[in-house]
Amino acid sequence: MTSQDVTGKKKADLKVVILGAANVGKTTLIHRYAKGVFSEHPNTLGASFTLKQWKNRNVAIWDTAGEERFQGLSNFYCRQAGAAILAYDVTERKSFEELKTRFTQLLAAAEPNRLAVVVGTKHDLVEEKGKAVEREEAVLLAKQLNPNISDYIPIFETSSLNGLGVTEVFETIFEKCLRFDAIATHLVNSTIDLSAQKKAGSNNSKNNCAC
Ligand SMILES: Nc1nc2c(ncn2[C@@H]2O[C@H](COP(=O)(O)OP(=O)(O)OP(=O)(O)O)[C@@H](O)[C@H]2O)c(=O)[nH]1
Ligand SMILES: [Mg+2]
Repeated sequence: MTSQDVTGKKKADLKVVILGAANVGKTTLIHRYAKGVFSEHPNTLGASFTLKQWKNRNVAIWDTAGEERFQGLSNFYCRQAGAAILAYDVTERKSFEELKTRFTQLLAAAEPNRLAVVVGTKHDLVEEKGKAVEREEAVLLAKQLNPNISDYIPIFETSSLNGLGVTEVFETIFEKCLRFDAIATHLVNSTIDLSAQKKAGSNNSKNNCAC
C-alpha cells in the first residue's frame, strides 16, 4: 500500500494524527471511517496507525492514547504531522477543556503549516445527555488554531454510531492537505519512516495497525 524510497523506508504523502482525552472516541472514529462500521475497541496503549490510499496518495492516520500517562508518546507521534484531528466529546465538557489544556500544545511538534481540525464526537448522545460544548466554542478554537485559514473553518460534529460527519472529517483533510497546490507545504518531508515510529510505541494489535 505504501511506496518505498531507495533506503527501503516506507513513504507516506501525509501524516494525520488524532489527539484528545481518553474515551472521546478517537479509535472508533478512525475505524468508522476506515471500515464503515461502529465497533468497540480497548483503550489505546501508546499509538497505532492505519494506512489509507486516497487518489493514489498514501496517508498514514495515527491514533494516539488519550490517557495522560501517554502524553509524551503523543507528542512524539505529532512529529511530521501535516494534519491533526483534535477530538472532544460534545456531551462531556471536561474533554473540551482538556483539549485546550493538554492537547493543543502538542501541535508544536507537528509541521509548521499543519491543519488542525476540531472534531466534536458522539453527537448521537446529545438528545439523551444534552450538549456540553456549543458549536461556537469549537469554531473559536478552530479559528485560533488555524490563523492562516480564512475560507473555511475546520470544525465538525460527528457520530461514529450513525456516521454523521465522519467521512467529511477525513475527506476534508485529504482534500485540503493533498490538493495539488498544497503539496509543497504539507508533504511530509517526502519520507515518513513508519517503521521507526512503529518501534517507539506499543499497541493493542500485533502489527500496530488499527485496521
Ligand atoms: N454513542 C456513541 N459512542 C461512541 C461514539 N464514539 C465512540 N463511542 C464510545 O466511546 C467509548 C470510547 O471510544 P474509543 O474510540 O475507544 O475512545 P478513544 O478516544 O480511542 O479512547 P483512548 O484510546 O483511551 O484514548 C467506546 O465505548 C465507544 O463505543 C459515538 O460516536 N457515539
Ligand atoms: Mg483509542
